[in-house]
Amino acid sequence: MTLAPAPTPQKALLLGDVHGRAGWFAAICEEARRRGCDALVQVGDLGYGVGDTPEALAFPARLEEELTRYGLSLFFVDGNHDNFDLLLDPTKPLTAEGFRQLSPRVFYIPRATRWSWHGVRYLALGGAYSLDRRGRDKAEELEQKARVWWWPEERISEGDLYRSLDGPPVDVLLTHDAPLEARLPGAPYPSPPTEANRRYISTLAARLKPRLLVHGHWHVRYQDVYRPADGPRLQVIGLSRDGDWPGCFAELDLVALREQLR
Ligand SMILES: [Mn+2]
Repeated sequence: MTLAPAPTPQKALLLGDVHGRAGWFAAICEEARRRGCDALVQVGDLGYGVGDTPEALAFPARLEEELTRYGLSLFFVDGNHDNFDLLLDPTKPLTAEGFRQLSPRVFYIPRATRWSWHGVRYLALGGAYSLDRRGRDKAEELEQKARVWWWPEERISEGDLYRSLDGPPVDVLLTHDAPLEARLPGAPYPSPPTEANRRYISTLAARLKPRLLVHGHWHVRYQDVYRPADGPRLQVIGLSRDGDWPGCFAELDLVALREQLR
């Protein structure tokens, strides 16, 4: 079943990692409404369906409740702290844009989805490597004790990359991880799987010529500009995490964006 398109937002609050904190999310919704936003665009590690504490189990319903209270929609990409069994649930319907509608106001944007808002072309590619997973041995040990809240789908696959490359250029990339070229404040821990994941995003940026890339994951707020493959200048916005106010969000006028990206 394919649904009608999701409501097209006019003004968004871009939002970094939330990690399942409902109270924090409620405060963000209030701030978004105060600024006249009609949507949240969240770049992964929402924490959707992760954990079995009462708060974690109630989180999806709390999202819907707060969004309704403040008249917002939520569009989000996946991170490495999101429940892929729920995000990839084939019984949940897709909108005309390809968003998976998880509840009335909550739209998950699957990897390699392309869509347009107000003449601006977007592509989403979530996913990152969990630095907090501490290796396979440890995870197997944990798995014997209790459920491990980790999914192998978290990393970008070659298939995700090729599906993303299969199409025309885009204006905006929404990702969880950062391209390798982005100068993150504070040196990220060197790790080959992390670099492999970031390299996929670099490849995407070099091929699709976006002008703006918004990401989360690294829990640091910064902006950078570079030229992928000597193409047009790419502005990178990294958003911080829950607990970092106002570093975890940025306002974006989605209607004016088309002119700004020219
Ligand atoms: Mn993350």
